[in-house]
Amino acid sequence: MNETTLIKTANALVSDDKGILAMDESNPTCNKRFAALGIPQTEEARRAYREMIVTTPGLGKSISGAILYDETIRQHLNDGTPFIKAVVNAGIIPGIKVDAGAKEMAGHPGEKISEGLDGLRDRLKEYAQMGLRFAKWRAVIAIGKDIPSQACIEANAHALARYAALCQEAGLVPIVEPEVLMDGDHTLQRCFDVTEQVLKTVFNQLYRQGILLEGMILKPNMVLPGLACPKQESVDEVADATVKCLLRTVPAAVPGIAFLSGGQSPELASARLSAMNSRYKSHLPWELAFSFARAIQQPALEIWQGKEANVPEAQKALFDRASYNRAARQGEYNTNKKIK
Ligand code: 5MM
Repeated sequence: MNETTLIKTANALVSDDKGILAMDESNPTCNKRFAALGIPQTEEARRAYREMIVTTPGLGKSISGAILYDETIRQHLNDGTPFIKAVVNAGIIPGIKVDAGAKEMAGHPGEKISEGLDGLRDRLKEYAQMGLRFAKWRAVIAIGKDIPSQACIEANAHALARYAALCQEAGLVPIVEPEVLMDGDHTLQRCFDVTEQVLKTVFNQLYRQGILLEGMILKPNMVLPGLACPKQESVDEVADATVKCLLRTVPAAVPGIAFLSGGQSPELASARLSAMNSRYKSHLPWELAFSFARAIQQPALEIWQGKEANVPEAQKALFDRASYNRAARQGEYNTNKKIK
């Protein structure tokens, strides 16, 4: 493990008020998003969409790193440039999603365990040789009647820690993503309690596996009421609860926390991140950044529609959304405008 390289990369991912663009949707997820808009679900359509993203002029002003998918790193732009090179040319650090998806957990109805540890050491070796500098593994925790179980939390935390150890051995910074889902009618307090329990378990496992905390990034959910909960707290209340939960659970040695958006609207995700930074930035031990997929991509995808003629307008929407999140890192996202 080259500690200096890991620490340098981890810090670069959360420096200069930039954040990470997650564009690592697996084929089923990407196809689902395309299908909803009537876009053909083909390898070429996925390639063209991601070319639109990585060739967005000025994207590197707000985006520090891009999480790619295995299919994408083996594809090329229309002019023959390999995707990884195109990302680097844009001033963005290339990374890769390495979990093999969240699968039904045996004996635990309604719960999932992320797979992909078998053969991971060899895959990471290849990714490092291809020039990728960080990786991402997502675990999914659902809230419902009698769930999450301790078994589900512990199994996912253990897998995250084993993944992180293999990444650091290969010289890749692990992004550790335990996502507590927004689905359901649970309260903000319930999400707080589950997120606290999950993060405590994850950091316990990371400690047991000897993870260099200075050379990793945490990608958690914000602490939110369930989507169907009748009481939806204000932006500031969400910011307060999220920071309180993270202060209780995330060691100060971790350089940065880059939130997932998890199905929040782009505007709300930015407003909540901005509120956290405006209220707390000066006295937090870690950077509070973003690693959004939908909350950056969705407006651009809706404009693109799979049509070449729409590329400039879609790129403008993508650039704007990325810039707004950079403003949110400075606590300066305009929350006066109407939030959907
Ligand atoms: C939670 O999903 C991650 C962040 O995306 P959002 O900001 O939209 O919530 C995202 O990186 C996710 O892990 C990838 O899209 C891959 O998802 P799948 O389900 O295809 O593995």
